[in-house]
Formats: sequence, structure tokens, C-alpha cells
Amino acid sequence: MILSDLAAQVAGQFKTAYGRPPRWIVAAPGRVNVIGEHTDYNDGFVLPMAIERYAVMAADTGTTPGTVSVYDTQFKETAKIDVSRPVTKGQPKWSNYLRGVMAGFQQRGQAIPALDVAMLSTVPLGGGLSSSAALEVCTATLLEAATGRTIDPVEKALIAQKAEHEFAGVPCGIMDQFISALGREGHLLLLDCRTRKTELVPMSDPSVELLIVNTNVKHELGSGEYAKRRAECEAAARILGVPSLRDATADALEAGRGKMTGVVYRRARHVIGEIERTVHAAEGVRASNWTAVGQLMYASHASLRDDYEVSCQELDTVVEIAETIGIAGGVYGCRMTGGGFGGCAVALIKAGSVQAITQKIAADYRAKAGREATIFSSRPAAGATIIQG
Ligand code: GAF
Repeated sequence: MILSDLAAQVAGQFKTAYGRPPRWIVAAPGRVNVIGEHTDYNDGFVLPMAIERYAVMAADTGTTPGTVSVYDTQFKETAKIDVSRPVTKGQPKWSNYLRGVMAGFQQRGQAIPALDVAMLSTVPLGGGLSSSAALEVCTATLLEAATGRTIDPVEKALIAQKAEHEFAGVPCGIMDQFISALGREGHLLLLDCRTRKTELVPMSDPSVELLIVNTNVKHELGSGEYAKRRAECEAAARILGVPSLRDATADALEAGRGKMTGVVYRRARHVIGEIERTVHAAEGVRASNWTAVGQLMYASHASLRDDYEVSCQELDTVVEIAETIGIAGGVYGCRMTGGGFGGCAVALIKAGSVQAITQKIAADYRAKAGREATIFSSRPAAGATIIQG
């Protein structure tokens, strides 16, 4: 659904819930990462794009002093957040993404006004497309609209990341919140996670599209595996005597191999290779060299599957199906995207073949994995916006 229709929908839901029209409507997108996986917390490069799937909030000044009431139109439940004091974790669980951002604003000395809010999201939950970052960045954008004070998008992304760390318990990097805050229509975002320097890479060649294939295996990063990977990378950097794996080379890793466990070695090998692949993929996108970009995507997947061990059978199945279709059938490359352990794969395909490829992947996935995939394509979307107010 296009953003203006979503805005109208959430405005209608606000009116039903609170009996008056909303004053502000804001949105923030989810993302798909084209390449550069598990590199952000290693100071490396990432190459995501915002997708046409959004968290959207409609709001007005609240009727209960000191309280932000948030009606979630999907779960049909309301969170009551006490903003008259430092905001803490609470129930329902999803409200913690919003609570964390509110706490972040308070820590910058900004009082949170009483608000009545209705929200909806079209970013699939647990699909590895950053539904949580979209919620966080959307909350920050709502607070900007409601207080009339805009903040630098980089700072906004950092507040959202802190919310994820402290209120959701996931020690994530900066990719998801950055792309949700800074995405630009028609562009990928090449982000140097060390310097936070960003470069918009145009992705406007009409001959290609990105297809997102949701395996419908729920991904869950709070379970500890994500934090474990992060700790293994830090261990590798320590052993190699560098501040982060961004500073390590493949040669230095080989030289230090004897000093680390096989697991730590393989984690580091993934990260070092993936940072290089990401830089090359950005060059490939700039040059519309889709064959090269596709090969890098396949290599990224193999490394995430074998060295980083964050794929799963269903994601591997999607990538195998894509490889079987091949360039002759319109697929340049395919890989798992996001944190892993389920969620989505992303395929770079010829635009003219979208329908045939969608049907083929859907049928083969059903036959091989015994479940349904949800498949859609998205153009690169804009980052967070104030739609009304
Ligand atoms: C998750 C995290 F939130 C990101 O910061 C990133 O590390 C990603 O997994 C893996 O690339 O989405």
C-alpha cells in the first residue's frame, strides 16, 4: 500500500479510537540490506535501502496529562506510558521500542508531551526487515513533530539504536536506524559505520529490481546468538591487536590463525571478506554491473552460511532456488538479508522477469521447504517523514 493510503488508514483508525482527527502523521520505513551483513558493529561498510513498508503513527495532544497513550491497530491493544518521570521499560512488550526512544529524548533534556497515538506497521514482524528500527525512528519523528524541534537525523538514529540496546536488549549496530532515518528515494545508502560518513548510491536502472523473499521463519535476535557473534568478533580483534575487524586484513588473519579458535577465525574471515565485498558491490551498483553485484551477493550468502553461521535451511533453500533459475532466468544474485536465523532473502533480478521469478520461487519453496514464502519487490524508498503537521 502506498504511503498516502497508509496515512489515511491510520488517520481513520485514530479517529475511531479517540473520536477526533489526528494533528500529526509520521512514518519511518523498514529496510533491506543489499550487502554488508554483520559488518556494522565491526566498524565496516553496509549497503542497505529503505523499503516501501512503513511504521506509521497518527497523533494529537493527549487527553491524560503526563501520559502517552499508544493504540496499536494490529494487536488491538493500548500502551499507557508515564512520561511525567524518566520513562522505564514496561508492558506491552512492543511498547519498549517507543519507551526507549522517549527515554532517549528525556536524556537530552527534552520533556515528552502528553500524546494520544494510533500506530500501524506494514513492515513484517520478525522478518529481518527492521520492523523495530522503523518503530523507533517513527517514534523519534513523532516527537520531533509534536515538539516542533527537529534533530539531526544522525542523532535521531543514535537515539533509536540506544533504545534497541537498552530497552529491547539487542546490541545491534547502526545500520537499521540509519537507513530508516536517512534513506532517500531511488538510492542505496553506503554507510561507513566507523566514520558514519554516508554516500547515496543511485539505484535507478529500470532494468533491475530487488525482490524480497520472506521465508516466514521468524527471526529472533534477542535470543543471544547475535550478541555471541558480536563478542566473537571482538575477541578476534583483540587477538589480532586491532581496535576492530575493520582494521584487520585477510593476511593478518591468516598470520594470527594459530592464536584463535576455529570458530573465532571463521567469524573474522566472514567480516573481513564482507567489508571488501560491500565496497566492491557499491562500485558495481554505480557502474550498473549487475552480474558482478549478483556474484558478490552469492558469495556473501555462502560466507554467512558457512563461516558466520547465521543462515537457516529455509534461507539456503531460497538462495539455491535463485541459483538454479540463474541469469538466464533473470536472477543475478541472492542472499539472506538482515541479522539472519530466519527472516528474508533478497534477490537482484531483471525487472522484466519479476512475475515469472516470483512464481517459480514460490512454487519451489513450497515444494522444498513445506511452507509458503511471502514475496514482494520494492523500489528504494525515502527515510522517515512528517506527513502531516
Ligand atoms: C540486525 C542489526 F540490528 C544490525 O545492526 C546489523 O548488525 C544486522 O543485524 C546484521 O547485518 O539487523
